[in-house]
Amino acid sequence: MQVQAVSTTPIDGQKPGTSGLRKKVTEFSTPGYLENYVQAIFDAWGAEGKTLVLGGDGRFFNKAAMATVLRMAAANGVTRMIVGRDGLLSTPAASHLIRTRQADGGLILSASHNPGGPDGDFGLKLNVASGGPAPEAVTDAIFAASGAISRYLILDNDAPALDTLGEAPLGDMIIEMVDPVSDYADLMEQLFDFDAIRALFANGFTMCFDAMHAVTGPYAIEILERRLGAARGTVVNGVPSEDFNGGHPDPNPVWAHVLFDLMMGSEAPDFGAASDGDGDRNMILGRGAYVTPSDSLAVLVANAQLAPGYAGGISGVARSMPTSAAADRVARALGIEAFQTPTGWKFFGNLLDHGRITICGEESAGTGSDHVREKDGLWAVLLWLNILARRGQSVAEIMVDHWARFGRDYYSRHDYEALPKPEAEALVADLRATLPGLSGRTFAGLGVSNAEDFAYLDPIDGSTSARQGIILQFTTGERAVLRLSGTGTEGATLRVYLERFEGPEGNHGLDTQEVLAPLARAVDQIAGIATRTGRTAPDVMT
Ligand code: VG1
Ligand code: CO
Repeated sequence: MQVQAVSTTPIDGQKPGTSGLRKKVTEFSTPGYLENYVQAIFDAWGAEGKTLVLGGDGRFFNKAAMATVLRMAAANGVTRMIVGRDGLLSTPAASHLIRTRQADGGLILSASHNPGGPDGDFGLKLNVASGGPAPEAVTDAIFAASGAISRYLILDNDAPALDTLGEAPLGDMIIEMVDPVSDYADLMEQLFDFDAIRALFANGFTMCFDAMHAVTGPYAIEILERRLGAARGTVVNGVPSEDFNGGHPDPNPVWAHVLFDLMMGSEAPDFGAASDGDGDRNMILGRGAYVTPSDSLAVLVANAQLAPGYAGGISGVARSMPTSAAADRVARALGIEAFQTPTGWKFFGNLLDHGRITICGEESAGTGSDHVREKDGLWAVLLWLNILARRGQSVAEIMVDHWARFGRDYYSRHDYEALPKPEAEALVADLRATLPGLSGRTFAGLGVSNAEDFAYLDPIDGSTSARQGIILQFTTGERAVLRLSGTGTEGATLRVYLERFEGPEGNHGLDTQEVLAPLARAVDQIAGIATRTGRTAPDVMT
């Protein structure tokens, strides 16, 4: 048993400001690449004497990468590594395990909703002791280390197989293999009214949960079918597959269209839901009803007190800036604080840690609370079930009631994918340059009332994050946001977020894309999307 110091060269690694490294498997598996990044984490953040959690979404390259991480952790002086059996842990379950076991942090092997397989994506992310993604100061230090590295440390013996529960040594490190599901399922049982949900299913309520061949399958089967008594077969695509069965494990109407079509058809069950590759995203559907993530956040905030874990009320709510204002309206009615943060879960961390917010969410199908420090797909599904059970209404009825009380924020995100990077960056840079002169001008019939580049001042630690997305506000109340994706692995993705508010008395039954079409035209005139990119329509509309 010997520690080897292998010489290596710097990689074109994680960009500063992003919370993990996400690349093609082909790049991740080139010799030294993963090793370089893992060593950069240990060099920048430390390893000696630490207890860490390790798990992933089971995608292609997970097992090989995990063996390397284990051998490197042992060589770098990690004391204990708590690992999900078979290398599996959903992102929220990993966050929970870090917290309950008071670990120093964890490594999550996932590229979230990105496709997997030999030609797909892989990713690795560091979470810290709070259970949340590493803050920017840490990720920036890792980035610096990955570009300066000259050697990595690795044990020369093999890592053990990851299929048996219990402890096994690797060098001086203890590997502790745990059941990936049970602790997390116990936590859910504490937060929600399982008796009420059990009674709902016992009375014939039907549901389809699409695990999209990703990590949530075993969690959903245990919780929904075993503990809550939903019929067998409620969970579909429940066995994690290395390439998500060739699919794109992103729970939205486009990539989860089989479930979507089922819910819009005549055979629809009462409730439909899906989650993503690593189990932190969710999609909520009722019979004939799709709930946008922004609306879902608002409904959950308005009804959270129906769940035992939130019976005492919630302290505040936060949403990422491109998420619609629906949750803010609920916060105002409840008399609680509402925060607007940049895109990315890490920005909720301080607010959660200091009790300023209880629930938070993003338009990209992420919702969660202070129970962990990641977004949590099944949590959102269970809170919805709890609300449905206690209110005795359908999803569609709940939405109609919600809009009648708070008004409706018609909302859609338009994505232009795989654009040439320089072109996309120039588009945003040029738009940024025109911002000061936009106010007061009219585009496609809509007058701009304000144009700004979103900058966030963290109310807890006073740190600032600038250039987080361009906000265009219109005199008639519409809002559009433009920003480039930070998670793609192919070219650049331009995201255009569109919303238009219709008050409580207004018409809430209109077609979303039709409502937003004039706004989309105005944005196109302002930013020149069609003329500059040659794209006349977005690739994905959610
Ligand atoms: C996307 C979403 C963002 C989310 C991020 C990570 O980022 O828009 O809301 O926090 O993915 O989600 P971007 O930069 O591509 O827009 V996940 O499920 O990958 O942890
Ligand atoms: Co995810």
